[in-house]
Amino acid sequence: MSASLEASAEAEQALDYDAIVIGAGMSGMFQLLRLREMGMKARVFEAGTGVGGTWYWNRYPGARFDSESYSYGFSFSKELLEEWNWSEHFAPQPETLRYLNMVADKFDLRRDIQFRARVAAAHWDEAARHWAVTLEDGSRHVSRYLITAIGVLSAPTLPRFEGMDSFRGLAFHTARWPHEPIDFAGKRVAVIGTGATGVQTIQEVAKTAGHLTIFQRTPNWCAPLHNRKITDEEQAKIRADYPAMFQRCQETFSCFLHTPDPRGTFEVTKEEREAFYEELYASPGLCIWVGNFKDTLTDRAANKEISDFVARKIRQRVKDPRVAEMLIPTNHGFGTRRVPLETRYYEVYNQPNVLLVDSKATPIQAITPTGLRTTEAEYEFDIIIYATGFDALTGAFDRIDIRGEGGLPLKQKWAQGAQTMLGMLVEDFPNMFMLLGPHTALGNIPRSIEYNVEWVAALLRHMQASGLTRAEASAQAVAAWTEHVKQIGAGLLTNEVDSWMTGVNRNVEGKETRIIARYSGSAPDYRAWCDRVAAEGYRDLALS
Ligand code: NA7
Repeated sequence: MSASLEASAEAEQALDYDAIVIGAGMSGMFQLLRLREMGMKARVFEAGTGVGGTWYWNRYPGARFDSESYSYGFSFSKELLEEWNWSEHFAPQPETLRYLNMVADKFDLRRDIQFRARVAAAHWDEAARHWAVTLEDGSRHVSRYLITAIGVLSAPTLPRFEGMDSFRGLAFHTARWPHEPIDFAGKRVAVIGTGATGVQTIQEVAKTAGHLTIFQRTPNWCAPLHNRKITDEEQAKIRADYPAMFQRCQETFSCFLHTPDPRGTFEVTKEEREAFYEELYASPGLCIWVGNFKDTLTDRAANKEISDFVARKIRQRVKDPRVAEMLIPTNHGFGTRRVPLETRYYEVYNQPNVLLVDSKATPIQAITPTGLRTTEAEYEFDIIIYATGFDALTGAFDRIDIRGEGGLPLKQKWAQGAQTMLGMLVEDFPNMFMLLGPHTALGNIPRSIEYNVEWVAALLRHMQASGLTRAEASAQAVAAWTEHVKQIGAGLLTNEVDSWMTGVNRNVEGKETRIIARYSGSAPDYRAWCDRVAAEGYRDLALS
């Protein structure tokens, strides 16, 4: 045996697994199943105590889908679709978590998932062609492939106020909510943050809290969710329509059931426009955001029309004109940040036990043992809820010490912004595949997850069949995709506003400046690019 063959045989023996998957949310679960089907020995490491990812962690009151439930579930198994009934058009978090647990049971996934296992580091060893993964408990596990299934919005961030630890009441970040129910009755509650999460939390907590104070730094444009129960008749129709519905999700811009209206805002009369906006405002789900006139997010005048319309709605719904004005965004137009969907959110501000505080005008200075202090006043609370969001897109990667060839840290590689091929591969990080990496198509996320899992599985099958064990994106392919992401992001009004979608999070050092942080093209265009790479025999990758 030659020295190099001996070395590779030794390395082979040293492998604990063919593939390590980080995370047991929807992407990790489905990837595990596909790896198993191709005969691979796979292990999933999951920090939580159960499956579900986003739906495991985000247990805050009022958490629910903004995508239609049936368009969100897995589509890969006909049997699964036959077995499961969603109870509401936009299911609440406990139901989604039950669903994902049922999926784990059905496919016997847990035997390959290690819970309470947070990955601290993953280092590539070029000589041995493997990834060495170290958990926080110090244990080390070696695999040929590393698949990150760590989500897009999974690294929660807290503000950096003075005295954060001094508070004597209960305090939670919404994405680290306790597993036991919290009773708000008679309690003085604060909610900090009014993004999609804050809005869902506020409208739920307001139902029972003794007194609720909301600290809003930037108002968002919210629109009605229009949720309701699914009737038996609808259930039967949904089931019969599954193939057509999933086909539609493949064809729409961002895999939702809704897609932009092909008309421009000013191609119709003022009356027609107003009627269309009314129709959208009365429609369920994200229709008003992703099903609006095609130029809503590119043409300033068009954007102003819909913004003015929604502002009128807010003024109609909020009784106190001063409070209504506080709730109307002035620094960005409708839809240029994520549109939180709501159920009687604006009416919360008509309750006598609810106070809205403008924390841009009077910033929070410190958390105190009994509450918090702003530049203007002291407040006392029993419970503080931080709905302050996530270090999005790259944050979950930054929290793991990932090193590629020559010990290069991924964080360093991405210091000027992420560089990826299709959001799935990174040059110098061979055999690492990202299921929801920055620059992948987002939108109705499970649809993207299913596509990316299948794409990675097909690549691995191709490698298996050809006796290949190393895959790396070429510098050229990474440059081409990263440049494409930048180009299609230019001119979008969404990229002119601070938000997680533009990589801004002032609670994280180094994330103060807006960048083109995510792919903003269509999902079909994304898939076409990925399909082409596969059809051309993966020549954009160095395979060996
Ligand atoms: P978001 O959308 O990032 O919202 C976070 C909110 O918290 C937002 O209102 C922030 O105000 C506010 N925030 C954050 N830090 C502070 C400090 N230090 N002081 C005051 N207010 C603060 O996160 P979500 O969890 O609501 O939603 C994330 C996504 O998850 C959502 O888009 C869905 O797709 C699912 P700001 O706007 O920065 O002024």
